[in-house]
Amino acid sequence: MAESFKYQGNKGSGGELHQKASEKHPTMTTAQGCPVSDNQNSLTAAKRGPGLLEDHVLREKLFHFDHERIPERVVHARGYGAHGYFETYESLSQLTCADLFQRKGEKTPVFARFSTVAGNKGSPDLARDVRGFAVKFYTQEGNWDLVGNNIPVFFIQDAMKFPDLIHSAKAAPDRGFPQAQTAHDNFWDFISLTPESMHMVMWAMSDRAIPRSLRFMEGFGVHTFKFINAEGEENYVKFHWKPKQGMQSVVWNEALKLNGADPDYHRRDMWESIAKGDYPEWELGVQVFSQEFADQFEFDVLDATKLIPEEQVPVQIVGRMVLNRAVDNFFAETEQVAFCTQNIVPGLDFTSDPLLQGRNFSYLDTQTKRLGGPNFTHIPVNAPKCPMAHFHQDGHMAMHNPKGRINYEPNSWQEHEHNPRECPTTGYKSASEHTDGDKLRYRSETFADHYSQARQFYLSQTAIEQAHIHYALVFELSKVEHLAIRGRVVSHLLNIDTTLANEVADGLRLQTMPEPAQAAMPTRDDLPTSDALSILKNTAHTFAGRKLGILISDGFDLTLFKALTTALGNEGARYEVIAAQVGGAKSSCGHHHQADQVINGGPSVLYDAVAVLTTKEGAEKLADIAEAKDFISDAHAHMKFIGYTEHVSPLISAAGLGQSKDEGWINLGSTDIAQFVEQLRQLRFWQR
Ligand code: HDD
Repeated sequence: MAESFKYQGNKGSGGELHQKASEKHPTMTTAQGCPVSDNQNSLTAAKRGPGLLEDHVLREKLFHFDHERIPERVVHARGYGAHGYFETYESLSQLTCADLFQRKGEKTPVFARFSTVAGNKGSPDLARDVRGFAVKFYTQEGNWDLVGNNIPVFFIQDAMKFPDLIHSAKAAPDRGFPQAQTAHDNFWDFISLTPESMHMVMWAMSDRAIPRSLRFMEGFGVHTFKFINAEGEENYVKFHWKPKQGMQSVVWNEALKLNGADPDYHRRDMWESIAKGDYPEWELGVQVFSQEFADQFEFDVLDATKLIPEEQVPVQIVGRMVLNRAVDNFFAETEQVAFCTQNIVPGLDFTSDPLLQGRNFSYLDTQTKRLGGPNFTHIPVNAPKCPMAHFHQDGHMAMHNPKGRINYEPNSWQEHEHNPRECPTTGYKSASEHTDGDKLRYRSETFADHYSQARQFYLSQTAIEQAHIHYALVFELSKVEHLAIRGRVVSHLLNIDTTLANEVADGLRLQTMPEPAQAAMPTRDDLPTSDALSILKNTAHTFAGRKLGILISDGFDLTLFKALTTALGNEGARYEVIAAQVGGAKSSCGHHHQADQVINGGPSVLYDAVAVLTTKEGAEKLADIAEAKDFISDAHAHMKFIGYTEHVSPLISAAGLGQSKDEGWINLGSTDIAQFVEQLRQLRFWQR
């Protein structure tokens, strides 16, 4: 019941519910600690007179509010973070002396942030976009930031091109749109003039760019890094995150509708999973290889547009990350977390990948701008959890200034407290590398093959996934107004695969097929396909962590409902109840059951599969509601499994699906419920 609000004269608003300071409520103060007597009315000269400049309470309140925003990230502005730990499975001391990998079972605290790249902070979660996958490990020898993506390669080879790439991808500067999408002329113009991007384009147009949940995607460190062990022996290493929940994506039409139904779909899913104790989990894998392997590998391991197929260098699983704690405060943690690729620890090193070298400047620079000065490491989410001792001092917002007179080195002071010294034996040492040559701006010839791995990726997909790549390219290019750009993109696709190019050209109704783009190197035809590159070839075969939407109406079969929800619980899956009214419905036994969503707030796109439990009368009433018809027709169109009973027929007919039932429709009246849940493990009925 809404409280009635009475006029309170000079007391301001708030009504009777509003209480003043008491034993229960501490006294409100200003930021300077001065107790506040009235938080409703500003100080004025006379009852209806002008405001007074001396009103320090009002001025401080407005001043602080005016300064609440900090610059959003220039890329990856939209993100969601959580705390957790990384657990080392076995000691990796033979490969690296990195402290976090030394002891089996050791848990290192982590903070992970997932993001989209192009959209601003308020953009929808289901944009077709690369997802950021950044993890800060608070190790005992300093913070290590593994700042990766959910795609193992990148659009460009040299950091010099990053501002151009991002300018082209973001909203055009004159019109300020489109938001959070690459479906526009500028992006495809840049891409069509940047053949090195073609491998990444294949990934970005695949289902990887529309993940069902942040929990169901892989992560990659992208670059080649180095492992160094205590003896100084070096190996190359690439990092992989494998989701324990398996991989899963949505279909494009679902993504479009999800963005309307719940723009926060991914962050809500992460929040809910942690709140329910269904902690998101990934295993960390490493591909370790020697200089000899690098020398004979088909591509340059310093080229971030290339990957090393898992079939060639297997991924060795070395630990797991569990995210088990949501942030206390979104701004303090998720917004202020400052990832820097140059945050590295002894036992790891960079390589000369020119993209990585540029990143190592850019991240520190961007954090200084975003967080207002050099002391962002004083912010708790960025502060190392190991001891720190250095002579940095002062600057904006310095929180921890050392005591005593010693603030330089070398010094002859004998005090030990805050008088740190370098340590040649345990301190960070860079890997050895011999370099010799002229100073120059040059793209190595070893980076010149732009199409072979794009082809390998495309051919490694299932037919369904290939079709999704065709649709995605046709969709994106259909938003490109300049026909020359469409043609130029297709000219590159011809260098990847003719079927791909033909499908896209047909989809666009291109009048003339262009000549293949001039290639610096011919496309190799001999690379074997790699199953690891496909999502569908690696389906998890579980419904755990997924959600069933159960549409009910008055008189729904409570026994069936209970059997269904128990079976889902046994599977580790969740469900939500949807009804014509959020107040819910009465079951066959007369019990009232609250709904989680009203039908126009709980469309089937929110769920991995659906079930409809109604009586015949209930189904007839639902048949008059457009959103109820959409509920099942969308589920059908998105190839979801649909559980139903014979009573639901009026709704099915009204949705025009009377003749469309296939094996993905399961009659719950005549099927064992456990079997239904078993079928859900396929996640989608792709045959449809
Ligand atoms: Fe970047 C943010 C990942 C290339 C410059 N990047 C940022 C984030 C991720 C990545 C996950 C968000 C971190 C967070 O959650 O706060 N970026 C990548 C990957 C790349 C890559 C995997 C290629 C392999 N980035 C890249 C280049 C440059 C940058 C080549 C510049 C030369 N990236 C930035 C940045 C950002 C950033 C401007 C914006 C906000 C931030 O750093 O903290 O510095």
